[in-house]
Order: sequence, then structure tokens, then C-alpha cells
Amino acid sequence: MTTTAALPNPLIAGFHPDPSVVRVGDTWYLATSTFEYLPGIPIHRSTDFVEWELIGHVATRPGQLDVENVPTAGGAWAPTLRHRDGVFHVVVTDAMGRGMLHFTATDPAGPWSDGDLLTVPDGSRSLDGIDPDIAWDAEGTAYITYSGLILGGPDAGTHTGIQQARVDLGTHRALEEPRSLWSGVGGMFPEAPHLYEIEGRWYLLIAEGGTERGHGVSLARADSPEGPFEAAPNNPLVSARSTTRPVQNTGHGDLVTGPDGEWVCVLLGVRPRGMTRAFSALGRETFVTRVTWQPDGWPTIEPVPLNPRPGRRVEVAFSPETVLDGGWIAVRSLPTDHADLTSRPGWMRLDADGSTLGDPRPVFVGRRQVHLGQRTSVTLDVSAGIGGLAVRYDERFHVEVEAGAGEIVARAVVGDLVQEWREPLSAPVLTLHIDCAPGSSAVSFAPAIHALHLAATVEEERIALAEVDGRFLSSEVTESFTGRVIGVYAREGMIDATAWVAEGDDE
Ligand code: 6LW
Repeated sequence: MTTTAALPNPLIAGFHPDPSVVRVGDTWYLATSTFEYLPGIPIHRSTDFVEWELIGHVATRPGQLDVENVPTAGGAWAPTLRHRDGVFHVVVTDAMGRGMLHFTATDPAGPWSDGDLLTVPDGSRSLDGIDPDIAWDAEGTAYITYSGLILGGPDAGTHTGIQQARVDLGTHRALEEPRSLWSGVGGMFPEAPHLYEIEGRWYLLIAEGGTERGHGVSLARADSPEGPFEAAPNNPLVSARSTTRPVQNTGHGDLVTGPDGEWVCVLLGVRPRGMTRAFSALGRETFVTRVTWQPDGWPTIEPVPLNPRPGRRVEVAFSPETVLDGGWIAVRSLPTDHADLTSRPGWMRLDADGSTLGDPRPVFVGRRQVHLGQRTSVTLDVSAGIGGLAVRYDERFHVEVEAGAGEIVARAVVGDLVQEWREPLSAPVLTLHIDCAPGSSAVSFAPAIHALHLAATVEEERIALAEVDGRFLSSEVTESFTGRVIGVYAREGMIDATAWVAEGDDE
């Protein structure tokens, strides 16, 4: 494999946090978190660790996750993807939803199972924790290792460190009360445990320091999967804390051997921009870095290099043949719950249901923003309704260009603050534009590098509507686990959409 310095980084751009990777022969599969969006838990595949193809999702059917009713940032947190005896396994927490779940599939592209709850020994309730990992010892005993976190009830938010229990994967019940394992070297929020048997030793990799600027990856080892674990002498093995590195928040790692047999670590990171590199527009993305095993039996992990892929352009002419590819996502619902691709050939019809972008389940179908500098446009026919093009972080943070009922409205919603710019609309078919200014690798004092330019083209005339400070739509301001999603929505009546174009780069 080319060195990680030559690997593209981010490996998978746009909000794809909490990556977990598994190697099967000479093919790699990678799963990431999706929170309140569906379809849930995308599976990417690669045969060279450079190009990654989205091949499917774990959660594609109602009931697999209970995200329909989760609060913002609830839902699918931190899957672990593993493979054993021809079966793919995903363990994940449906936070504030179903609880800790175990999914299986023989084809990682799907279909996946309905998901079984991993419970305490008497089967009465889910194991209390997030970031579950699954590993087997030589006898086939299954170990679930997780970050103890109480998500509901009067003790919600209580962290209990890294926990582990042997589990019967037939009954999905723990076989014992959980035991506490090594929980790091003092960073807050020990989480994201992964257990590996490497050359006869058991290694426990965890994240600690929290998923913001203090994030890091630490390691310990033992002779047994149950410990006792001895900490590496050089923890955290990788962290961007207290550095000016362009990739920050690096943590939540998973180890695997690459095509050349060398070890690598996939992990999450952000690409903040601004005067103090404080605002990460895209949220937490998947990165990779190299691991080198040292003579003392401990590895070192390189700081995460930034090596953005070249810019790309995505064009979508909606038709039944382009049944919304897995890149399209919706909020607490599936894109196909909203998108009608047959009533008007070449157009995607959205029928409003009275919800708006401020509601938990808007009629909204979108794609992750994947470039710091991204220009997105869509052509709408609003002769029978009101709808638009939006950049969404969540119900309280979104910016949109909306058209219908004789006017065009640019709108910025930042918490309880709403600002609107209005123009008369002279024709029912128009193109809406949201251009996210290119991030600047240079430290810039101007918010311009975060500006969102809102515009509309009506009867071939482009009308500049507003420029909004994009720092408000960043993971730091919104305190979000997800990232920017740019999509089409309907607010009243019905709207038709076509000619979706998203292009950009990371210069
Ligand atoms: C994930 C945990 C975390 O379960 O955030 O901050 C949660 N770290 O590892 C969601 O990404």
C-alpha cells in the first residue's frame, strides 16, 4: 500500500464519524455512525484502501433502529463491524432508541438482520453503554466490550468506564455482570473500545478526552481478553490536542492491516477553519493514519495527515432508474418515505405534510456536504407549493433558499434567531443555489471563508439573495455529532425537483 501520507485524507469525507473497519481477504469494509438519519450505518467497501464505494446500509427498514422518535443526536452511535466464519457482525447503540444492538449479514451490502437487543443476564433490559465492540476468543466465546454510559432515567449521563461481559449470541444475554476494564490514562469519557488478539496478546484500544479538541487514542495490552491490562508507555498514541494540526479531534480509532500488510488506524477527525481554526463545517469525518509496531511490542501511531481528494461533481437527474442512491438520507425517516420519482419523469416530487425544517421529521431529502468549498444547486417547480434547498445541521440550525407563493425567501435559522431576505418570484420554475465558501488553508481573520452565499436563478438571471456566516453551521456551534446535510424540502403543497448539482473542492 502507498504510505498513509499518500492515502487520501479524509478517507471518507462528510459526516462519517466513529469509523470501524474489518478486513476480509483483500477487501476492506468500513461502517460509520448516522444518528437520527436513515438509512442508517453505511457500509463502504475498498480493495485498495484508497477508493471506497458505498455498498449499502445496515438499517434500511423500519424497526431496525428506533430513530423515528429519538432526540437530535440520538440514534445510531458508533458501530463496530467485524467478520467471523462467513458472517458479518455489527454491534451498535441506538442511543435513546432501542439500546445496544447486534446485527448480522452474510452480504455486507445487505440485507442485514432486524437487530437483536444485547441485554443484561436476565434479559430485562439493554446493556447500559455505548460504542460496543465484539470479539471472540479461541474457544469462540463472544466478548462485548463497551463504554458504560447510562442513557436514560435519573442517572442518565453517568459514565462508568470501559466495561465488558461475555455474551451468548444465541440469547443475546450477557453471561455475567459486566466487569470494568482499563479505562485509559485519565482522559475524560473513555469510550470506543476495540479488542484485538495480535500474536497471542490481547490489545485494548480506546478513545479518551472527549470527541472535541482533547480527543485521543490510547492502548493497553493483556494476556487475556478480560485483562488485567497494562497501559502502553506512550499514551495517547495519537491526538491532535494542543497542536495546530489541520486535522483536529482525532480519536475513536480502529486498527487493521492494509494491502501491504502494514497496520493502519482509521479514526475520526475534523477539518476546522477560521482564525483559531475553530469551526468545522462538515462535522466529524473518517481519516486514516499509519501504525508502526516497535521492538518493545507496542505500536506508535503517526499524527493524521491531511490529503484531500481532488474536487468532484455530483449530478442527479431524478428518475426511477436512479432510485435514490445510498448517498441520499432523510431525518428520522427514509428518503423513499418522501421522494416520489414516478409521478413526473425526471423530477423528484416532494409532498409537504405540514412539517417544516424546524420539525423532527421534515419532508427533506439530502446529501452530506463533502467539500469545504461546495456549490450546490437544484431546479424546482414550485407552481403547486412551497419548498427549497437547505443546509441542515438540525432542527434549530439550518439555512435555506425557499420559493413559492410568488416569492423567494433566503432564511437563516440559528437557534431562536431567524433572519429572512425576500424577493418577488416572477416564474414558478427556478434554480436555487447555496455556495459554501472554500475553506482556506491559510489562517484567515475573515469569516468569508465560512460564508454561505444564497442565490436564485430565475429566467436566466442570477439573483444574489444573502450571505450568511457559516460558522453558525459548524459542529462546534451546534454541539452536533452529525454534520452539514444539503437537501431539498417541501413545506407546503408539493414541489418538483430536478437537475441536482453539487461540486466543490477542499482548497
Ligand atoms: C460515540 C462516542 C463519542 O458513541 O460520541 O465522543 C458518540 N465520542 O464514541 C457519538 O459519536
